[in-house]
Amino acid sequence: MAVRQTELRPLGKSVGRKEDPRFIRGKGRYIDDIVLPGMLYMCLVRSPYAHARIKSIDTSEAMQAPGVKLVITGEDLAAMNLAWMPTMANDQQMVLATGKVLYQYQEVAAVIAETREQAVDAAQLVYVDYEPLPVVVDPFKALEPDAPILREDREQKSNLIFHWEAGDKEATEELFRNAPVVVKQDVRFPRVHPSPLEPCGCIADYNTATGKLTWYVTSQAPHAHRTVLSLVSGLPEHQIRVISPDVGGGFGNKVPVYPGYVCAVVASLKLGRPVKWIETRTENTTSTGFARDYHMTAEIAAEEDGRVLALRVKTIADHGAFDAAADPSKFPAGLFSIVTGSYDFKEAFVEVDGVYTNKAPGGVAYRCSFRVTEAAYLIERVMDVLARRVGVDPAELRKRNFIRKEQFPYKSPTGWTYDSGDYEKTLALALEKIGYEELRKEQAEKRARGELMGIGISTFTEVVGAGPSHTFDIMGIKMFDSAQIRVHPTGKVIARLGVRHQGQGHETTFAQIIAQELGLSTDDVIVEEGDTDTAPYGLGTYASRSTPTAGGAAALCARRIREKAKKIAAHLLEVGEEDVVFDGVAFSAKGLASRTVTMKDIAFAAYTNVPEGMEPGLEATYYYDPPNLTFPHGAYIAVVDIDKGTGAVKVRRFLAVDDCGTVINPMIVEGQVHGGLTEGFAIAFMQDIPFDEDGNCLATNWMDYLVPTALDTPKWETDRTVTPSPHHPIGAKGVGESPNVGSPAAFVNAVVDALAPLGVEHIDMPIYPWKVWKILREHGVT
Ligand code: MCN
Repeated sequence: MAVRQTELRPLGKSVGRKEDPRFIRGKGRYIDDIVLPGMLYMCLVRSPYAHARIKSIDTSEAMQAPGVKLVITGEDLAAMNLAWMPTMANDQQMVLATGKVLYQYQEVAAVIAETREQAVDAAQLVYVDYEPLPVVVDPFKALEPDAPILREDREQKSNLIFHWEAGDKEATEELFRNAPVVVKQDVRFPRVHPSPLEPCGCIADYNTATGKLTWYVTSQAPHAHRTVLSLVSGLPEHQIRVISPDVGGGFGNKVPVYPGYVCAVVASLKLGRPVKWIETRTENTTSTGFARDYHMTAEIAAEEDGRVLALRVKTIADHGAFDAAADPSKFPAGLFSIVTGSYDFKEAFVEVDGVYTNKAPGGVAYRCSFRVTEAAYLIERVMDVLARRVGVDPAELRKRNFIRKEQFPYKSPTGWTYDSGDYEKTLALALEKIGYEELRKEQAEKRARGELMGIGISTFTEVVGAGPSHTFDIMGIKMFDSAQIRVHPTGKVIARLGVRHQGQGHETTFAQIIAQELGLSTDDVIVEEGDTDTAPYGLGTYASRSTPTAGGAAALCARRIREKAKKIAAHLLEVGEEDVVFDGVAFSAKGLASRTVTMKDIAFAAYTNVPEGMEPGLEATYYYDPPNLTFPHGAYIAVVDIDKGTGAVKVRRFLAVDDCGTVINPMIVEGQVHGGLTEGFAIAFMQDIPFDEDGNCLATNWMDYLVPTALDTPKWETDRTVTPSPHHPIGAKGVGESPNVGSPAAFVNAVVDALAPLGVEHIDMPIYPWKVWKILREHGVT
């Protein structure tokens, strides 16, 4: 149950969400709610072909259509030196296609008109003459020597984008050579899409009198977007104001800069009027931010009792036509090298080949996990393969191989330093709570009756926080984050942070941190994010980084204010500063509990009665560069029953025990877990974006690409352990991604466990009923 916002010492309490009243009452303000005087509308013309040469583009009829003000093509942008824009990776993306198109639905022209309808109608009148070219959709075929070279603009004459390695190859090989047991499994993580309810969109509003561009945009990272826009357009950064209003879900989809954004800005600069562009669902599904699409092969070398020795992983990563992966600069495969997971491998060697294909740009960090999801799924799946091979229960195998709590800080063989964890405790709680032994007995009885019941475990380790800046940057921008707190004379606080929430509840949780540090209630604190003219520079909300970075900044910024408050308190109490104590609610004179002043008294004094020589006012800014990432973990258990007649999988129970360190708001954390589990369920059972051999995208909207509702998912059961991060100011670790990272393996492991008596060792996601049905029929089950 939620507690009231007026409570003092709110940290760790389920304070009701401050943002909910406006959402529930329809008072949220999303991009499409914003209507500016004189606003024009933009529609993009997109390619029907996945690979084709553009012989000509005729815009003359569209230009004559009612209401049309402008039609932009790639040639126009080239003349302005804007034909290409940088992506989040070490690549460039065509803003509007010139020469040839590289994927179906690629942006070819932009039509701007007085109304949305006029823009849509006129877009049909842009005639593009295409000459189809051979299409490559299979990343393995893209690497064959005779494959057509897709990116003629690149010096490198192959479709290989990068080859990336982590770990010690020789040492790993050595352990494999002598290992008593070696298991190997091919595993595919399908191409999926973040699917926010609100698609992407923006309004570019260039003021010809002031030279200032106000850019309203669905953005998870407004400051980074401002910098990119400045670099792309040449507009000075202080003449750009990026406002990210309420964002209807991001899940990683709103991290990149998309071609439509650039076109809207160009149109506004040219026409001197505001230009709105809002995607359709199909545009969002087909051309923005695909994720995953990893073809992985993992091998584990182990002892006969299942103790692991070494891990070897080889991956082909399908990035589509442009490498738009939102992966940190130094990590072309993101954080994939966390693939050794929760286990004490002696050595590991990981290779990833990034490949171009004729598909929309991919690699965006869905639920922003920077490839941790792929890694966690792989290791948790292959640990089950090993368990079966050595004949050890999967829970027991995990216990045998866990990094023990006394090993932290733990240096992984691929170079990560895990900050903290207690994997045994978390798994023990999960096993007890789900009644593991009873479930195994029930399963044995059911198996004896020929029924198919499965139990799947996933004991994943996450790595979240993108910072510290010495390790992470995106396009050279160092990854830290910020908070600015201003205490008004009446003791009310406005705090602005560099991150930008899209539903995560920051207005509540960051108010809790600040209120806790200052002796206030969350009612006293307003948190604002998303406006680059008011908030301090930050890198945005993804990678579950807000709590590890901006959360740290908020706590330390509040402590900076408290230091000054203490001086003012000493002045008011007429004692030395060293004699002032703060008990979380008030400042008092040591030994004289009756003489107290509150933050409200101090705030008033800060503007009216400061000690001599002290600067008046009570505000501070803090840029927090964390010393390390944070490493949350969890133990998830799924229980499934399979219908032999239809192949349908029913998830009967799902328990998620998470450890994200100190919890700021248990209710919000639980909400995050429910959301992420729902996404994990969808990935495991419902979602894939397939392409036919001509490169036609076969999942173009939510009729083909399924998004689950509460009717599809099981009742989520949750619990937690708390292992505080040793370096975070309040011991918190991120949690947003964990359920999405940890759950797919639990689902799949449960299904494979149910099918194990038939000799099934693996089944690729999504586990559609027909796939299971086919397996059952192949094994003579009727
Ligand atoms: N929290 C907490 N205690 C902790 C950790 C977190 O109370 N120990 C709270 C935080 O303060 C915050 C929320 O839980 O209110 C999530 O925090 P965090 O894990 O730091 O993640 P971020 O705020 O950085 O959110 C990013 C993460 C990611 S990567 C995606 S993508 C995502 C997600 O969270 N997209 C979301 N959750 C989403 N939830 C909604 N509703 N919509 C999205 O687009």
